[in-house]
Formats: sequence, C-alpha cells, structure tokens
Amino acid sequence: MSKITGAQMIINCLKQEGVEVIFGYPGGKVIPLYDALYDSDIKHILARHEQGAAHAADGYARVTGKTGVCVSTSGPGATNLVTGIANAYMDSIPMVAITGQVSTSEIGTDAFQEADITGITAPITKHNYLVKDVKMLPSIIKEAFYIASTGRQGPVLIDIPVDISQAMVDENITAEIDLPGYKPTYKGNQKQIKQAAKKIFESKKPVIFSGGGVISSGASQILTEFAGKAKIPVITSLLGIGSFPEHNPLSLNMAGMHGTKYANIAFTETDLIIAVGARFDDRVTGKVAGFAPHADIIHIDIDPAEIGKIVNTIIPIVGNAKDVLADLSQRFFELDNKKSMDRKKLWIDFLMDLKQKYPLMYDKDSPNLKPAYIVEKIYEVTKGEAIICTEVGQNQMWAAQFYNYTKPRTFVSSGGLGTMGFGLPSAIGAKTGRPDKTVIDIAGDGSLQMVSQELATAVSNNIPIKIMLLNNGYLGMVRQWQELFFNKRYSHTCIRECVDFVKLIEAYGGVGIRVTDKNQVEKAIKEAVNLDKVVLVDFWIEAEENVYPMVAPGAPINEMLEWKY
Ligand SMILES: Cc1ncc(C[n+]2csc(CCOP(=O)(O)OP(=O)(O)O)c2C)c(N)n1
Repeated sequence: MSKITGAQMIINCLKQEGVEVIFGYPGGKVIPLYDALYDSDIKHILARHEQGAAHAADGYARVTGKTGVCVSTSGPGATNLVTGIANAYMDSIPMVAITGQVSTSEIGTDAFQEADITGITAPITKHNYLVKDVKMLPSIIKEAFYIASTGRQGPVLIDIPVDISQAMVDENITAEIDLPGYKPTYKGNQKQIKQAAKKIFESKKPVIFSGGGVISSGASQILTEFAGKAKIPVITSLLGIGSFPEHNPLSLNMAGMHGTKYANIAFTETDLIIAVGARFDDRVTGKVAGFAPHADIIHIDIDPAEIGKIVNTIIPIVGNAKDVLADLSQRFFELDNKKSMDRKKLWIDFLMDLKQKYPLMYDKDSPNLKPAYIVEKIYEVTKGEAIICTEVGQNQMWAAQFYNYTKPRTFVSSGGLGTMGFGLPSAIGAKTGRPDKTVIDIAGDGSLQMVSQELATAVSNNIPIKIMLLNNGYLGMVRQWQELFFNKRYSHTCIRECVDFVKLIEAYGGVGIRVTDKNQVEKAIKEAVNLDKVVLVDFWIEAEENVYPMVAPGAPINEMLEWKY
C-alpha cells in the first residue's frame, strides 16, 4: 500500500468532506500542512491575523450552510483563533479549526510556541481532539466534521502535533465514525407535537419566536408557510433575522433591547410563545421576571439543554426545527382552521395597529447625516438583495433595524459574543462563499480598527467586499450608555480623528470614498456597489446619534426609552 504524510492525509480528508476553501495563517508547526496545500486544489485565503481567519470561516459557514474551516500554527497562532472559536460556539456555527502543535515528545515541556489549546478551548468547542497517532487522522477529521455540522452546530478543534503531520501513513486507511454517546434527536416527540398543535389552536394571542436555529436547519420556508396560513405573527431574535421575511405583514421584526416596540409589547401581551431555535438571550428577555407574564411557552430546540434554561416551558419539543415545524403544521391544520383564526382575529388587528403606531423612527427631516438614513439607502440601492455583515455596537443595531431582510443567510452578525471586529473578516468569508452576491460590512470605526489588517486580506485576494463605515468618532454604543446612565461622562470612548480611513483603504490598495453630506449618500453607495473592488465608504455620521428604542439594562422589555418626536 502506498504511503503518504500525515499532512497529505489531512488534505485528502478535507477534500473528502467537500472542503473547497480554508482560511488560515502559517507557522512552524503547520509548515508540513501548508506544504501539502501547495499541491492541492483547495483554495487557501491568507488572513492577516488568525482571528480574522476564524471569523472568515464563520462568515463563510453562515452564508453557505457548509462547515467553515480555519487553520493556524501552534501557541500564539492557536490562541489568536480563540475569539473566533468562541464566537462560533455562542452562535452555533459549524466550524472546524485545525491547529498545529509541538511534537508529541515535547508536549508538556513548555516547548517553543506550545499552548494547551485543547485545554483552552474545551469550554468553547463542541468537541476537540489532540491527535496522537497518525492513523487516527481520517477518523478524527471525519468525526470532527460530523460533530460540527449535526445536532446543534458548533466549532470543533483538531490539534495536530507537527511530527504527526510528518509521519508516514497508509494512503487507503478507512475511517469509521463511532460515537455511541452522540445521537442528536431530529424528529420531535409526536405526542408533544400534537399537544402543541392543540395549544396553538386554542390560544387567542400566539406569537412565534424565531431564532438562528430556524435558519441553520433550513426551516425558514416551512415557518413562513405555517405562520402565513395559521395567521400567527413572528418575532425574531438578532440571529433569527432573515428567517421570516420582514415585508410580510405578520413580521413583528426583532424583539429585545433594541427591538421594535410592537414586538416587545407583543411579548408582554401574548398568551402563547412558540419558540423555535431561539434561546431567550438576556438581550431579548430583559428582566426575566417580567418577561412575557401571561404566556405559556412551547419551546422547540435541537439542544435539550436550552429548554427550560431561562424561561419555564409547558411543552418542550426536542428536535430539528424543520422536522418539528413540518409535523406541527400538519397536526395544526388537521384541526378546524377557521375556528382558530376567528379566535385570533382581535389579536392580529391589535398588532397591526401597533405596527402602524410605533414604527422604527429617526429624524428623517434632519439635514444631518443619520445612520438610519444610510442603512435605508443601502437597502434601496441593493434592492434588499445584499448580504449584510455587521460589526458590533450601534452600527449593528442600525443594520438590524433599518435594512429589510427577506431571506435566510443574508444577515451575518455576532450575536452571543458580540465581537467587535467580526464584520470585516466575516464579510471576506461571506463573499468567498457567495461570490455572486453583493456583500457589505456595515461597520463602526472602533470595531473596524480592531481588525483593519484584514483589509489586506480582502484586497490581495480580490474579494470585493464593501465596507460602509458609520463613523461617529466614538465607541458609540458605550458612549450611548455613558450618556444615558452615567451622566454623559464619556470616559475613554472618544476615538475621533485617530485615522483617515480613506487613506487607510487606499494604502491597502482599495478604493475610499468620504461622505459628509446627506446628498452624497446614494451616489456613494451606488459607486461602491458597482465597482468590482474593495471599497470603503467613510460616512461621517452625526456623532451623538443614539439607537432607539432601547430597554434599559435590568428593565422589563415593554418599558422602552424612545426616540423623541
Ligand atoms: C472585542 C470587544 N471589545 C469590547 C466590546 C464592548 N463594546 C461593545 S459596543 C462597543 C463600541 C463599538 O464602537 P464602534 O465599533 O465604533 O461602533 P458604534 O457603536 O460606534 O457603531 C464596545 C467597545 C465588544 N463588544 N467587543
């Protein structure tokens, strides 16, 4: 039997998993892997920092539904991946991270560039491996991809000592998956589904709460059909954005700290929440004791650990959102449809009224450059067809509020971890996965500076993303809290005039456009979108603009600070 190196085996295994692109950064302990990559047709995108590689793999996974792959060397390379891995873990994104490690004989000796990355990442991976025998590579890699992409998805790390990559192994050894303790449940319990259908049928004021699990399981279409036919309004979490078309009258948009007033009132008034693939994050519930005081909760989730974790549930259903919704919908429509709708009519009328009464607002007549106006214009110019990635902060909330998302996998944002610097590299990953789409990073000036080196990645790999920088000269979201709750004491949040972003993108070889006037907004967005280049539009927005509505930390979600008319 012919022999190959461990590194060549890794490449063969990745190809077997259908991997077309990996994001990475080389170093001593992965040189053998990079050497094998040299002869392979797997595309490699060289990031400029391992965190960028991890976020790019994450963005790629979010828009394609495939497992994203990132690679780094041992020690500092591996620890630089940590934020990206934690980010993927919190948002349940399928990712395989491959790290180099010092030789097996050196492990535990504080060898040069040694870090115990399996120890470090144990709490932020679904599973991780240290490969000790080259013959184990095929089965470990197969298992890693299987675990990352099934059940509740998430990151898996494979740490590979350099001598394992260099060792010789039979080319044809076969890999078997044997994971007796890991059997995700896809089909929900039929008795509970029947009970849930009856409960929905009887309720007068139901809402569906749709989370990221709806998108990752491919349940958006079934959800949309079910909600539409059963006439049940839909509220999303941040990660659920795109799971239900926002132009549908039944959409109540996003709830929570910066959600719509009508979604938050709906949660407060509802008698039944049907939560699907959503985990009741504190940004949604506000003060848990005051959350949805009149509601019974049906919770559908692939991860049993999520059910009952934050809120009490009367009907728990463990399963895949797509399978469970299909069964639930069938059961529901076996009941008397008309009776159910008559019961819910007042509720729908009430919510439609609220939507009219409390739309998302900003001062449209202001001559100043308003971020909400810019996001609306981005929506108009791209006709709602772009993939929008975001940084973290006010920019993220304006991007969530004022672009109208109609399809799953078009809104890419760091939900659970709230990672500044996620937007630019995730946009690189998203554009790599969906080259046919316009990919835009709606950015803040603080976040962008955390990863601005990735501008080089985009330019040098010809990945023509568009960065729409809402430049307020502040760490805006923190400044907003300081304004509202710390008496305007802006302690270390002013970052004005620290960098000329137009010159910065030009230095990297991209195109920069500065916009200081409202009248230039549309033209600049059009120009950026139509150029086949990396473009950064530096919008000098009104510095102290706030995101409204807002629930103060610790308050119930129906008590919202609002934009003053
Ligand atoms: C890595 C990281 N560090 C700190 C924070 C805390 N934080 C949340 S929002 C924010 C300000 C973001 O500023 P900017 O990127 O300029 O966006 P803006 O809010 O102004 O739109 C900070 C510091 C974070 N979320 N992530």
